[in-house]
Amino acid sequence: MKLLDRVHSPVDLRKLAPEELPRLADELREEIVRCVSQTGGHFSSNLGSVELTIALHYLFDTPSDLLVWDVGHQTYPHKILTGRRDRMGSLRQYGGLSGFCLRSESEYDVLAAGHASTSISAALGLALARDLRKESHQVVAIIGDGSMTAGMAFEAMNQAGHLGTKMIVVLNDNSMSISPSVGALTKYLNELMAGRHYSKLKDEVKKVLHRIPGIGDPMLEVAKGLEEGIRQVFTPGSLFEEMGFRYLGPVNGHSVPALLEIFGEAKTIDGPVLIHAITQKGKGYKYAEEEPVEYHGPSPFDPVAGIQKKSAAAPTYTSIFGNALVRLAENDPRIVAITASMPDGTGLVPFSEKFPERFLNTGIAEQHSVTLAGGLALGGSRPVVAIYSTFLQRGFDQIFHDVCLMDLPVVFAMDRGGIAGNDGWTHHGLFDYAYFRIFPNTIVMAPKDENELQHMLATALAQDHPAALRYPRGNGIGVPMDAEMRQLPIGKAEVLRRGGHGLVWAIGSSVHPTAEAVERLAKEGIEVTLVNARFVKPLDRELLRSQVAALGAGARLATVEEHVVSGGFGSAVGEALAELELAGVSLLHVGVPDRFVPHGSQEVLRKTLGLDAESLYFRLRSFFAQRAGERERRDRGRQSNRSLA
Ligand SMILES: Cc1ncc(C[n+]2csc(CCOP(=O)(O)OP(=O)(O)O)c2C)c(N)n1
Repeated sequence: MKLLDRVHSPVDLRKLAPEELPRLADELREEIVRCVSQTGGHFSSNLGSVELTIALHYLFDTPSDLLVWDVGHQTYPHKILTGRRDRMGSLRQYGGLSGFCLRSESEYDVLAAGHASTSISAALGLALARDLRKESHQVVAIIGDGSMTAGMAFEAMNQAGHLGTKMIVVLNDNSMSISPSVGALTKYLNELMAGRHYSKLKDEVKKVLHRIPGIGDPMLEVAKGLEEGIRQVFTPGSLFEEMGFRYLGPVNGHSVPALLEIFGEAKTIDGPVLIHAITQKGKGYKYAEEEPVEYHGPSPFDPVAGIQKKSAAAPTYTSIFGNALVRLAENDPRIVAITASMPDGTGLVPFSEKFPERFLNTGIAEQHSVTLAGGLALGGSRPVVAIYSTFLQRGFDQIFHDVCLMDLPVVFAMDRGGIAGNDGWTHHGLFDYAYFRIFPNTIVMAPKDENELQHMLATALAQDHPAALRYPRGNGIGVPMDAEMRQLPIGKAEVLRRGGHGLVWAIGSSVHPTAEAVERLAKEGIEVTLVNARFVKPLDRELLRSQVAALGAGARLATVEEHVVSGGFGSAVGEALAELELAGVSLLHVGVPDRFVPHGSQEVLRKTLGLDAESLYFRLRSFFAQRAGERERRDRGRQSNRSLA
């Protein structure tokens, strides 16, 4: 019988002997390979966190002691050990287990996350609340070296070190973010790792001194007094110690005995402690060890051959963006590309290879990326900030203060706009029209397909204002690509079909499903005009005004977008109608309702939200049918009047 079969909760885990834990780690790894090869999901980070997870649940009294996982993408071992093993097959699917921590899923999930670098702040808050309530449980934040590069992590350390609050931070250092970690902190951590012999030497000295009867123990006391000095020599100016944390490590993050020892020591320290655990991303699975980036978040794969099952559909929006940017940068030396730790995800790898001197990877530092772009624009560059829509939310004030206020020509390329799919509620890009369109000077646009995306990028780079360009996750539609990129007239919409029964204005990824729905309506005699708005801002008010006026009293107008209804594209249309004093228009805003959207495939979620072609057809039909009926009756009436005359 597998050890894993006996572990249904951390209580069962704690019944195992310490010597059994490495075997449990092997079984856990096998289980992760088995599950993720079927469902897809985060992979190499989970293989790297196996021993850490076992040791944490073994030594800490969870759930009374609190484990605060950063991001939560590395918590599959935690899920399996906390009673969710039998549901791992439903991972990231609609109604199934989340790919991150979710409070509603388990009492062991302390913090909901998905965005990086929040764990130390949250853990400090939990520790301070504990102290105010005179409780005594442990609070442990587990954060990766990539996530540690964010300003937020340092803001939290800065305060925790100052307050001296009892808490433990486990730094899970695999020298990787999704791609290799970058920056001065990474260099510093590598140096600490290289100073590994310090801990070994300390242990050796301790052992020798213990063995000298009578003299050894007093000398050990002296040595302890010297320890701070020695530490300074071997880990000069330890950043964490200077910030008020006790630094323990580096420790081998794949050695359960070493981890148990160091966690045991950390528990007794009355103040903030940082444990530096060295791990390997993809540990134990050959292909992931060799290609940790490729295996960060694979789609389902063959576990034996290690081959991911990729679809042979049209190129992704991401790759169309990346290639278009390279082509534009060939002719414009001012173009600089910025990614916050995600060169692969944002499609910037070709750019980074072709123009290394114009490529900046800031680490998980979205806020900094925005202001950095502002500075570059002030200096005469044309920065393109490529950040997923959801992560760019981090840079909201910087967008306002450091770009839009000065009307600087920064292009924001927001991938994963709309429903992001299986990563769920932390990852959908459903708020970006709203958080951009409120700022003066700013252009906000979304392409209906991949061909329009390349033209919009060229358009954004050819003008002198902040421009936000949002496009969806996944494959393009497969439309033919124009060989030459061209500039689109700013603020001008595109009329895709004409009809007298009403108006449908759609934007971005909603245009194609809406077109399908509208075609179906036409077959039933409901003829509506379909507009691809292209721009949320500036909105094509002139077209709007003329179309509404042409329809006359009782005009019906539906807007369709993959964005929350509040503050989005439809709201912009509604505001424009009010400002133009076009009263009496019946409006239908189709979009995402006022609730957070869970995880599931894009297809399933769109259906659930009524944003797929089929649902749109029904919604638009019930909205327009009445008007079409009125028209028909009127026309018939006119005809019979004529025949009577
Ligand atoms: C604010 C934010 N930006 C970007 C991401 C995307 N992201 C998810 S995991 C990850 C890498 C995290 O690296 P690290 O913390 O070192 O964990 P590892 O996967 O290496 O264990 C990134 C960049 C995110 N989740 N949140």
